[in-house]
Amino acid sequence: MLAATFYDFIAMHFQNAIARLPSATCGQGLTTSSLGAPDAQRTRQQFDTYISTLLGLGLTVTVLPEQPAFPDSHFVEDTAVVGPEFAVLTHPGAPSRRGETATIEPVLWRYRGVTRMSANAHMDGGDVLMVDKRFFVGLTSRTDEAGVREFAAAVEPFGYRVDAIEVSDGLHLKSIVNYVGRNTLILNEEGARNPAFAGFSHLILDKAEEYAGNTLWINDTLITPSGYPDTLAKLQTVGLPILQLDTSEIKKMDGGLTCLSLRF
Ligand code: CIR
Repeated sequence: MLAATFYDFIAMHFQNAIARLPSATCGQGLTTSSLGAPDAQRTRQQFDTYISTLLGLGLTVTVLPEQPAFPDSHFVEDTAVVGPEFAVLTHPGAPSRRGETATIEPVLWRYRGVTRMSANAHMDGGDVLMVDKRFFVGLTSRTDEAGVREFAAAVEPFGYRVDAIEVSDGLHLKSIVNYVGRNTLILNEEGARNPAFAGFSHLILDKAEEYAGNTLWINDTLITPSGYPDTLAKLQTVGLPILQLDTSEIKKMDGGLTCLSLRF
């Protein structure tokens, strides 16, 4: 009872998710991995299981039609950041992905007022970690200082604090740092040394399992990639239910579990 009271300070709760079907062109997107081309049919199966998992956790899920002209467009997380009071439409860091935001914007307006980022700023939603009333924003090859400034201007009026985090390893901040409930972050060594994360308990990723740092918290259930036993054992210490999903094909395109949806 005491423990439950202690952890109850997190007010973050998701009711909705927006996702997009992967298209047959999904293997033509951007990637740094050397795992080979993804199988489009298996990508679709892994995506379908992901959607069923979100539905099983009680979220209302909107699945948008596929966009073959944008092979990375099912990584919908990068196009926007949605909080309880706002939506910020990003200006994605990769030129080939900038056209993805046009079809997300009208969907966001159904739920929130939308602020558009200017063309001078760059940000991918994968660099934005929300923990209750705080945002940690990774400075990466996709997100720059102007992106952080414009994002902060959009969310600070709602009482959010924004901290920029230098990231030298991994595509996005959420490739290597995620919130896993009970005031705990799962993160790599670099993240663990960052004073911005000092107020949290840390689960430090084994170097060989960094990919599993992209574990998704949904209302005190954790969804983690299957096949990472050391990370699984660490996550079990948090004491929340854990679901494991096969992300082998998603990983081939540098994607993970957070990338496949916007949650709010
Ligand atoms: C990209 O390089 O943009 C995509 N192939 C992968 C994006 C992954 N997104 C995410 O982690 N939020």
